[in-house]
Amino acid sequence: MLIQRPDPIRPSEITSESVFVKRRALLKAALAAGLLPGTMARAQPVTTSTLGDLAAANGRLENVSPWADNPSLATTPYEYVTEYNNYYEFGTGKGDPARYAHTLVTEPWSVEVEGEAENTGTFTLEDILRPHALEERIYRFRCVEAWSMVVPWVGFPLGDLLKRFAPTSRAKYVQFFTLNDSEQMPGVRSRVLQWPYREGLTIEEAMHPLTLLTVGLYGRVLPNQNGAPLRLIVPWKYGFKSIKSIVRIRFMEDQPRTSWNMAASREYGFYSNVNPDVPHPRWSQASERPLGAGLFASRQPTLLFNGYAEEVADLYTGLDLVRNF
Ligand SMILES: Nc1nc2c(c(=O)[nH]1)N[C@H]1C(S)=C(S)[C@@H](COP(=O)(O)O)O[C@H]1N2
Ligand SMILES: [Mo]
Repeated sequence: MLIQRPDPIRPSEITSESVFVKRRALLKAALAAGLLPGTMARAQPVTTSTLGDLAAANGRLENVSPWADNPSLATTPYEYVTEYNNYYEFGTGKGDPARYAHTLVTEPWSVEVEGEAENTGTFTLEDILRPHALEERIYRFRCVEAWSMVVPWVGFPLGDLLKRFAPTSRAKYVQFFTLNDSEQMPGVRSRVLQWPYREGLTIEEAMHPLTLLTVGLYGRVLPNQNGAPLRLIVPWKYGFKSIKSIVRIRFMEDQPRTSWNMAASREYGFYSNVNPDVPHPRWSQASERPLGAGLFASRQPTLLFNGYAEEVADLYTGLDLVRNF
């Protein structure tokens, strides 16, 4: 197989304010080039896992970093990304997932695909990942609770996977489910949400090239608390749309139910696009607190579609974003 040598990755490129930076890099070279801060020594290196074998087999890591035009952005420290989490299956505290998610068994893993598609059935994680080259993408990420992060995710476009299942013309939506196992997930004994955790996208959103199915962050395999082994990232939507530890994908004709909407429909709509002009019923969404910037750092203004308006606004032409929140 042809293995391409990458350009060295310079920190100046990572913090670049350019809207769209694109480059290719070998995963190993990315690691060697110092992309990863030293504080990540504790993290599992990609190369020791099945995932690492797949990345090696793929031979390359494509590096695509879409940025909104904001020079103050910098990647959030790894500790914040992996120790301040929302993953209610492991508790509702921000520290609970990092503390308790070690009980999640991520190998072996399989995903059931059902509904409006030609190729349905059960697929192993390997089936899912094998044909796809992994990319690194640095995305803004914003929780509905008004904190935000900038994270280098490792994954590939969800649409590339969904096409392999050949959705039918009736597939207008895609629904996703997280594992629901009280043995592994102490939080599902609580009734704070209805389990399994579920989320949904329109088929156009799911097929959008920015929508990423991720297996890693900061060049490492996803820690359990961040949704190992397979986790969705939809960077222009509030964080709860980015469902973790996916075990089921369902193509649907009708709009799917989603856990947060089922819990509080006035507060969490189906779309949940980041929008500074549409307040949550209990708080403003006009600004956000960048995680890891320090307690006294000033909040920053929230951007429409989390800064990805240029890429995704087309998906919503003619849609009233206040009614369809
Ligand atoms: N299965 C599952 N997925 C989930 C959640 C959850 O509780 N369970 N929380 C969501 C919310 S509210 C946010 S903000 C993000 C947090 O992702 P992070 O912990 O990787 O930052 O995960 C989302 N995905
Ligand atoms: Mo969130």
